[in-house]
Amino acid sequence: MSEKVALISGVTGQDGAYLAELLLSKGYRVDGIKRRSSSFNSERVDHLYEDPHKNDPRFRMHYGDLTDATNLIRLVQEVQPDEIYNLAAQSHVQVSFDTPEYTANADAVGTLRFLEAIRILGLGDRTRFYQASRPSSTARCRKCRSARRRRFIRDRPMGVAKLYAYWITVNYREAYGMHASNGILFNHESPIRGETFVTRKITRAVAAIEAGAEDCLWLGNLDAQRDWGHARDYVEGMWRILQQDTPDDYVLATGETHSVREFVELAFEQLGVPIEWRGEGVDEEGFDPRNGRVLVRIDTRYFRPTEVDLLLGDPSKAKRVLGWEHSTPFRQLVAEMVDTDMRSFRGSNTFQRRAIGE
Ligand code: NAP
Ligand code: F7E
Repeated sequence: MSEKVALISGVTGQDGAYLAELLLSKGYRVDGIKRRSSSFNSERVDHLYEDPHKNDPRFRMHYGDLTDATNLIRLVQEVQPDEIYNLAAQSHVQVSFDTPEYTANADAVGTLRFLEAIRILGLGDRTRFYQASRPSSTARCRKCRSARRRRFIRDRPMGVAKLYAYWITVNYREAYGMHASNGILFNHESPIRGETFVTRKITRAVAAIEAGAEDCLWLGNLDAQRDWGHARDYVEGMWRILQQDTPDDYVLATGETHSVREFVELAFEQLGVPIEWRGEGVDEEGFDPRNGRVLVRIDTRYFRPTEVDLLLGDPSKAKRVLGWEHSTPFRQLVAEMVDTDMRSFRGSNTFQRRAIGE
């Protein structure tokens, strides 16, 4: 059987990097789409890089952008992929409040552009499509009053854009018979998670505090609860979704939830530092009871205009149909992230402070 070809958008992101690694290990040829940037943005996949002068490299990267339809059509035509994984997105919730139009263009219309590329090029029978969707209807929103509004949560511009992406994927499946599936993935993290998501912000801050480079970690809502898994486990689920004979939508989640507060406590525990809490609301602080040192404070800048208090997924269908289950316990995920950040902090005296404040 000839080697399968996968095209991954967002290959320079957390999931793109893990997925590229997985598919290469399964014998695929992987073509990734990266954005042009004035500084290098391929750090997460540099270890997969192959000299383009080499004959027939198995991992290649192409410049592209989800906001450029002509570029996507050309790339799909050139690559003739068996599988497309659309992972590219403006994926940060807070940033989507600042750049709502761009977020809609990339996250919502970007998905449509890919589906249209498959349709226009007549690849509907050959190319399978995976859309990186996110949880929405199972979440609760503090400001949404009625149960009806709660069901159709409009928690953030990114959530709305991703809902469009979800439904247009379903629509192309039903209207044109495409093998197009959604993976509805609950939060998944790793040592290469973007530095402005809360888990990585915490683990980087813990490493910086340990080295004496920072005094305190500033956070927003400590009581938000998330269903956090490991990205390495989740990319296996994405691949399994596209191996099914029939396209469908699946939830990938751990089925357990933890608060930001618990994440903080566990992260400091890796240094042997206990955290206790005192005060309320914006005056709450986390301190080390052995010496009274305050290590965690609240900054209202990190509160969201609308917040999703609780995310908890039900992965039973993925288990039943795909045979997929997450395999990294929460405690192990936190330990791995703290450990990696501590090692990279020690190995570099230019550890960047910039993201700790996001
Ligand atoms: P990530 O680390 O932020 O990666 C996003 C990727 O998309 C990066 O490679 C980024 O390029 C690229 N990108 C952004 N805008 C683009 C554009 N206009 N054109 C082309 N590429 C663009 O996100 P992730 O955690 O890997 O998540 C992957 C996907 O899963 C995203 O769609 C995300 O919304 C979705 N998702 C993630 C989670 C999660 O918990 N991680 C949960 C549910 C759904 P640069 O590297 O140049 O920035
Ligand atoms: O926030 C709270 C914050 O930014 C988690 C994306 O991958 O998962 C991600 O979205 C929680 C929220 O992720 C800070 O208010 C407290 O309740 O890590 P996050 P997210 O918003 O859940 C979903 C499934 C996606 O699809 C998205 O692409 O933590 N929180 N203090 C904070 N969050 C941040 N970022 N920074 C804080 O200081």
